[in-house]
Amino acid sequence: MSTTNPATDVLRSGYQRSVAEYWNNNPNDDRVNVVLGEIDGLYHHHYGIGAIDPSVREGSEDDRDTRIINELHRLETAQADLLLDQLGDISPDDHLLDAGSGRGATSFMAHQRFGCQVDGVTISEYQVGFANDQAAQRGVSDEVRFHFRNMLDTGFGTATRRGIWTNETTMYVDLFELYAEVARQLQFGGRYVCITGCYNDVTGRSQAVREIDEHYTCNIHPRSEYFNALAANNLAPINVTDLTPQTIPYWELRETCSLATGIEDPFLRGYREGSFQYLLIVADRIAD
Ligand code: GPP
Ligand code: MG
Repeated sequence: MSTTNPATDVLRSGYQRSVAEYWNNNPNDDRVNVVLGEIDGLYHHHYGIGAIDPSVREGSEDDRDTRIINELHRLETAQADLLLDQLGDISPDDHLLDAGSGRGATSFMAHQRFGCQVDGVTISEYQVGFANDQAAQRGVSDEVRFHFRNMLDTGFGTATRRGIWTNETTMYVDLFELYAEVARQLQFGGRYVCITGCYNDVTGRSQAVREIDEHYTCNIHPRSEYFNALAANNLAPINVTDLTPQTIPYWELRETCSLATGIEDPFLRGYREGSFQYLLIVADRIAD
């Protein structure tokens, strides 16, 4: 296993440097992540799923915004729970990898659920520092560790992982490169779980998708590319779910929140017109 990598080793292209720069100094309004994270210390960098509790909209107007903020956070935590549900039987002796770990919330939830070691990698040094501080505050620094490493070349050992996930991070990388690295690290029978936004090959890349790419400095892939890249790397899908209908209520609620960032409209347009899709993909590592 490699030890600390200098930034030149981790950030290997101008594009990767610009992505790191984005997440080190989020140029968009980050309050939607920080204020939600302060509710219970789980700082998510992904969206939510599930039905809205009707009392959020019905109650008194004075604290409606607070109720909306709490509800958005609950739906984001539900998204991470759904992702972790897909990992199958994980024992305390297993090792998991969070590829693109953000501020660490999905990793902490995984450790809490399975009691196993979790490593997170991110190319944002800010996020590594934030998430490791969180681990220290939680008293889990020996079990949940965050590293300044590139998910395309993590330095972790071959066939060392029982499970690997990407929670809304694949739009920053080449999928063929990523899945080669995922397959290398997974044990035979190990599981990969992905939640992502992809564009619909049938409609093509829409204006809404272009606006989302520009907002986050990312490059949303077509749906087909996921399956081509999985098949090319000995990763066999076992479950594919279109989560679009389950995420639209989150975006409708977020649009009415004081913490809305302006990206709500492209997401809702893309989802409603069918050009953008929120997808869960679960795959097993099969033999070479
Ligand atoms: C992270 O969420 C968003 C991304 C990693 C990029 C795009 C994702 C797609 C599904 C296309 P965030 O919580 O940092 O975003 P926001 O600040 O808008 O809540
Ligand atoms: Mg967010």
